[in-house]
Amino acid sequence: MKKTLVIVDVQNDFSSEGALAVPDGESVVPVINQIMPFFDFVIATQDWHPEAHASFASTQECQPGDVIDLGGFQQVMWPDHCVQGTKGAEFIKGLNTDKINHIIRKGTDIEIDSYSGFYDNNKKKSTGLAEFLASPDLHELYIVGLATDYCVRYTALDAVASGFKTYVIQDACRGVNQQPGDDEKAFYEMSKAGCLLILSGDLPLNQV
Ligand code: VGL
Ligand code: ZN
Repeated sequence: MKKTLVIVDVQNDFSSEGALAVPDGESVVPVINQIMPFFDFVIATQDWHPEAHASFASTQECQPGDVIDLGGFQQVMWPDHCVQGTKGAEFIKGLNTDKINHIIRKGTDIEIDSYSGFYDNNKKKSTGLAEFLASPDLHELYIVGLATDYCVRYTALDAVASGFKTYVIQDACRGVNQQPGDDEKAFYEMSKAGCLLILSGDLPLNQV
């Protein structure tokens, strides 16, 4: 069984200074760098939207934080973020990208958002991650990154639903927390769905 790290959306726009600021977002970087040597394989996702993406409030002429129906999904409206090829879409400085074996870009369809690293929000299209991982018997997944209450949560829920043994490393995740406690709620939901919540210190790093 390969131990596979899935780094979710550690991108400038999700840092504390970013367009879609995740408080303290950049603080996951040193934790992730420290645990990388423990893994056989490292995958990173990038939120990678075209301009005028359907999840942008500016596109729908409404306010960030509003919720609209998008093809049956209750879609939160976000500030413009992670536009393909922009500085905001780059990995946060300091993340050790040398150790990344494979990158998955998501949210590339202008009409539909994709919180999960596996499927779009309507579960219609795969990002290619499930096919890339081929079989849940080959990989166990360790999920980290941004944001706990959105992309980490949906990625982890799709991972367990796809049959992967799925760990979520809590101290290597941060939430948007539009409502205080959204991150805690998300951890609870992931745990109830079968994800195993651990801390980076639980990994036997000294055995690497
Ligand atoms: C995310 C909101 C919109 C995330 C991405 O990475 O958690 N959240 N796009
Ligand atoms: Zn996005």
